[in-house]
Parts: sequence; structure tokens; C-alpha cells
Amino acid sequence: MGDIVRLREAIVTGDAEGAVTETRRLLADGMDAVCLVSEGISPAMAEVGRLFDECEYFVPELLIAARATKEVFQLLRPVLAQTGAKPKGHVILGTVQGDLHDIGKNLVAAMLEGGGFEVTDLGVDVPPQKFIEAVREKRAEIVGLSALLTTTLPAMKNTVEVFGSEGIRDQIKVMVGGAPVTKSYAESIGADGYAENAAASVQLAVRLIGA
Ligand code: B1M
Repeated sequence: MGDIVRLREAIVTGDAEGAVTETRRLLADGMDAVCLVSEGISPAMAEVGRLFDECEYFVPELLIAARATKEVFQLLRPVLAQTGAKPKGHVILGTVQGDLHDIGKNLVAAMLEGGGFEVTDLGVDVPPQKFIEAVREKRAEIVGLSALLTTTLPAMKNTVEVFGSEGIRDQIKVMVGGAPVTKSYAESIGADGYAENAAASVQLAVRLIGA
């Protein structure tokens, strides 16, 4: 039998093998992959962030927790994508230029996939031009921008501006998120929507394209 508490503990302690084993068990028990993300990985990484803020964790602990999360995602992604239904829409997702944080973005990608969207994840430190190339190639309806640093908020703004100057702004909806991002900041840079967390990003994507 799998145990969601053991999964959370394995991620928080950076036990990648334990996290993968527990995920396999939970999936075999019939647990929904989306619930696994929202009830397992999401709170575990929030706990890792809290431990870091309280100086109980330092960078090495963060990195091993992030690695455990990545291994779990490798297992979950094909499961999340396996709904068989026609995708609701295509989302190009990435962390903006200069920013290397990807744990929250990966959760957003997983939840969007679980919510029936096709996701092209461009990774971290993504320059505006790379988003534009992906939008053109995939004919995507939505671009999702993540930022975790106050110092990379200007890169988020710049990315939206470049969408305008390159003539693709009218073809896409832009959604933004990340710890320093707020609804009012999103409005101030001309984004179409802001989501506070990964679950909200699915509701937002549905609303943005009327899916
Ligand atoms: Co960094 N880091 N970090 N870090 N790091 C923060 C963000 C920080 C707040 C820590 C602190 O000082 N308290 C601070 C930023 C301060 C600021 O800007 N005001 C900080 C700093 C300063 C730095 C460095 C500069 C440190 C240094 O080198 N001196 C450096 C920068 C590197 C760079 O990016 N250029 C750095 C590096 C790192 C690590 C590499 C060690 C590691 C990242 C590993 C990785 O991502 N692969 C790391 C981590 C892990 C953190 C903390 C501890 C945790 C972030 C996280 O993963 N949270 C963070 C402190 C904290 O948050 N308590 C911190 C869990 C995750 C699930 O939440 O990412 O917020 P979050 O995502 C949420 C929502 O925000 C939302 O949904 C997610 C799930 O619910 N969301 C979206 C996110 N993107 C979205 C997009 C959407 C919608 C919703 O639509 C598209």
C-alpha cells in the first residue's frame, strides 16, 4: 500500500528512491496522478521552502529535494498525459530569462497536463525569442511565464513586451505566476491572467481560452 505522507516525507528528506517507490505504490493503488501532485508533491515542496526560509535547510538540501521531485515527475508525466481525450489547448511554459527556479513551474506543467492541456515545457532561463519560436511552431494558444526572483520580474515584463513587438501578442493568452508575482503586477505588465498556485493555473487556463 502506498502512503501519501511517506511520499511527502521522502521528498522533504530528498530520498528520491523512496519517493519513486511510494509514487509507484500510490499509482498501483489507483490514486489519481493529479491528486498525487496536489496532495503529495505540492505540500512537500512548500515544506522544503519553509525549512529553507527558517534556516533549517540550505542549498544542498534544496537540491536533493528538487531531484527527488524531478524523478517523481518523470514517472507521473506519461500518466498525466494519458487521458486519451483531445487536448483542451496547448500551453508553452517556461521560467523567464535569468531565473533558474523550476519546481513550481514543473508542478504547474503537471497540473495542466492532468487538467487536459498539452504542455511544451521550455525549462528555465528562457529568453523571449524561444517562447515566440515555440508559439509559432506549436500554434499554442497560451504562454505561461514563471518567475521566482524579484530581480527577474522585469524579464517577465520584457517577455510580454517582446510578444507585442514581434506581433504575436494578439494570438495568445499570457498567464503568469511565481512567488513574487501578484495579480496587480500581472495586470501592470499586460498579462491576461495570474494564478497563485498550480491548481489555480488549470482553472485560469480553462477560463482564458473558454475550454
Ligand atoms: Co532560490 N530563492 N535562489 N533557489 N529559492 C528563493 C525564491 C528565495 C525567496 C529564497 C529566500 O531568500 N528566502 C530568494 C528570492 C528572493 C527574492 O527574489 N526576493 C531566492 C534566491 C535569492 C536565490 C538565489 C539568488 C540564491 C543565490 O544564489 N544567492 C539563486 C538564484 C538562481 C537563479 O535563479 N538565477 C537561487 C537558487 C535556488 C536553488 C537552485 C538552490 C533552488 C532552485 C532549485 C530548482 O528550482 N530546481 C532554490 C529554491 C528551491 C528556492 C526556495 C527555497 C523554494 C522555491 C520553491 O521551489 N518553492 C525559495 C524560497 C521559498 O519559496 N520559500 C527560493 C516551492 C514551489 C512549489 O513553490 O516556486 O512558489 P513556487 O511555485 C508555486 C507558485 O508560485 C505557483 O505555483 C507553484 C505551485 O503551487 N507558480 C505558478 C509558480 N510558477 C507559476 C506559473 C504560473 C502559475 C503559477 O503560470 C504560468
